[in-house]
Amino acid sequence: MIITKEQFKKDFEKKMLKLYAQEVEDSTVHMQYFTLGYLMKEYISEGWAKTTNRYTKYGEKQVYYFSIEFLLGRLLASNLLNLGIRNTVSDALKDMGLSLKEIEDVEVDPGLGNGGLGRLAACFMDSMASSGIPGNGNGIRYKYGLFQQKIVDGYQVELPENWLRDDNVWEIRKSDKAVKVKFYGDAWMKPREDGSLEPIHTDYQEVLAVPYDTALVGYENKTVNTLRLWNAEVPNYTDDIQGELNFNKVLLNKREIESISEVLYPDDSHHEGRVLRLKQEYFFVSAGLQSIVAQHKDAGHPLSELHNYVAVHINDTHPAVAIPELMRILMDEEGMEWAEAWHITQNTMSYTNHTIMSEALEKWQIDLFKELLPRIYLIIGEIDRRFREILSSKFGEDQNQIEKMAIISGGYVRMAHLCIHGTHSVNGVAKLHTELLKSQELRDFYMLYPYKFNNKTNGITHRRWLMLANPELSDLLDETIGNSWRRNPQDLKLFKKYKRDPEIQKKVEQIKRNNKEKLAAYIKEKNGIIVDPNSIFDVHVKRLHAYKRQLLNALHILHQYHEILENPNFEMLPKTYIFAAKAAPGYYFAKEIIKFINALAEQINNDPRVEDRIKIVFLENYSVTLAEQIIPASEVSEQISTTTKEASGTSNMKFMMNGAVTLATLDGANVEILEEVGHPNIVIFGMTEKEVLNYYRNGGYNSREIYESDARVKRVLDSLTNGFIKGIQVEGQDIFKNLIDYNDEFFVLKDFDSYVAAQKKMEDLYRDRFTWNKMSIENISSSGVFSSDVTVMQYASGVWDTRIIER
Ligand code: Z16
Repeated sequence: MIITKEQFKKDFEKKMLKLYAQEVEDSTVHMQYFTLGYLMKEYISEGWAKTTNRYTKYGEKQVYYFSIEFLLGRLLASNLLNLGIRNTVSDALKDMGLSLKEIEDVEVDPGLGNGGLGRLAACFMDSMASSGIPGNGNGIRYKYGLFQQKIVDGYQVELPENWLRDDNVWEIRKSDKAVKVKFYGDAWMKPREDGSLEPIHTDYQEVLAVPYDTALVGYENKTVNTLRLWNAEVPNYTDDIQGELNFNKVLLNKREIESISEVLYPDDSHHEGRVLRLKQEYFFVSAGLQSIVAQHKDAGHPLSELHNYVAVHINDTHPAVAIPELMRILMDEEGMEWAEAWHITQNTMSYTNHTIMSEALEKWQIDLFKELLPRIYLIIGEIDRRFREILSSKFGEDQNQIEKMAIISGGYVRMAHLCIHGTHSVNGVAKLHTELLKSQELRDFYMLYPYKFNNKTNGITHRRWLMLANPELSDLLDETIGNSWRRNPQDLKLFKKYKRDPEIQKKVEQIKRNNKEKLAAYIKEKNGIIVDPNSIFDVHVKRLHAYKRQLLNALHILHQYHEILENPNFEMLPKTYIFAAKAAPGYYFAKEIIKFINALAEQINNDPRVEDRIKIVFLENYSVTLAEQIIPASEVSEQISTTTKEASGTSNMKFMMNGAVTLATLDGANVEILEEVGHPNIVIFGMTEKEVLNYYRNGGYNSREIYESDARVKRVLDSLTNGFIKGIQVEGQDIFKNLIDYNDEFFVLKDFDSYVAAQKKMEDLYRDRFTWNKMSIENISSSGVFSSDVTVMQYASGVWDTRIIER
């Protein structure tokens, strides 16, 4: 979009007057935010309508990304950037005596996701729009996002995240596009005169699904896609007699109905089989598919060709009921036969798996499922029956093998099995993860459907994570290699030739230094801790989970503390260890680790004998907005999950793109980061995939042996339980028990020795400024392949079969 400063100023003043009956001079920053936000929405609208019409007019194949989470982050800066007017607007506001940065800070961060999975969906939305892929998001408009985290006396406390308290300037309520979703009741097949069967569903409860659309602005390409989030409401029954009888009943159920889109489940990678969660899943899936099919018919396309116009992507198994729901719509509402409906469904749907952790796999109790979704359950029953026939023809009488792979078995509906059978594409999110799916977790399915399996390594949008989060580095890149990387992130590799250039090295170092100073100021303000910007910023930010091993990091810090106390002249480069992480509210052990880290911080930060060689900072309420401040200021990127457990990881890519050096196990996408940068530019430690798998399969690991034979480990663990660290009587015991009595499921102690060595190696590399700056530049230059622009193009050509339209 092209606009002059003068025009913008006029628009802004006029908008302020219209909204608030007030002059800009007398306005608050709050009013300035809403004025700018609503003005932006107007700027976006024209391109939005045009894009939508263009897709319809040319019958372009559309992708619908179904996801129960979209962790967008703030939108003002990103929309200004993608519209190409951020500098103009910033300058114009400055002329008026206003600060764009202050205005941007008014926006709430919509936290409609837990972590990696939801943020991936958001990166994909940005990349699809920016690559001209006709891509839509479909999800839930939660009234409350992921809880706000406060740290009180070292413990996590959760507060509700009421992100809709103020207006949301970005959304448009589309009441005319509302649809009804049916729950409960009775469903059966009634024989017709001619012997065929008619599906009947009676006595159901109806929920009104009202869409709220948000524009997804492409980067300077005139594309504006749509994110559609559904709100659950009580239907209006005035024109429905049967409904009128139910009106009071429905009103009585108001609370129950509205609770469907009330709150995001705060668990990442843990399945909790609550009926409300299944309601949420069916709610947004059914609403989304109904509106897709209606739009397809409106456009005059034949239903038999739905899969040529529509691709539905199932992000993890949460939207898996999309498979039977599309079958229901095609058969019950459109009168299609099973075989054709199944053909269309399989060819429309594709599925991404995000974890191999068994506790995350969704399986629903049959009774609960049948009661809530009786018609859908019948359809899944038929899908399962036919699938079992296929299995029988393969495995004959091997009943065990059939039960192992069936969709309904052992009293449960297994959503992953439904997804693999009901789609044409199944992908993992990093090479190692996909290989593990094929060789371990989903081996039987890979044998049956080898052609369905493929890898799509995750990515991150370089617009938010480099251009917006690190403007100084972005400017330096423009000055050295030109600005083509902004459109083609793989051009970042042009920066490699400066890796030994002393002047550029110095600039890269200075930019990091500036970002560190800003973060230090934030830390001082929030935590009251003074950290030295000359110290190494070693950062571990992600969800708190045992497999991600924040505990390994903390135990190493405790080890360094002991070294200092034992030898007051202990030589080490001063280090600032920064943590940020939310724990699922019911995940007791994860919360104990938060308390442990905070107790460690309290003690070490205030022990004069440490002489400021170590500072520990736990920043509360990790979010997209906080990540944007932390990552550009980071030097060491902690990616230390138990090998095989982290499907991909995506913060690893964000850190790399901002010049941090990765300290990693060979897990998830770390493997591919190593492939890109080579061994000199990353520090790898820990067990290999084979060692881990061997222990899990054959046993033989004994953590107590390590405790008894490694004096450092003994010293560290004993100090958890003997009162040496203050304030963790209970937590210290529990952590000890977890590691020793319960044999350390995630091999923290097994990897302790190599982690200590890796940390030492990092420090030595950091001492040599030339080497370090060179590593940093190598990492930045190699990060382009991890742009989600690259990832979505691979989905577009390999999975969705969509064209790229840029006009
Ligand atoms: C999630 O964020 C992930 C997996 C999962 O089963 C559920 C949730 Cl909420 C994460 C993976 O842990 C992470 O490795 C991966 O990078 C991310 O999904 C995106 O694929």
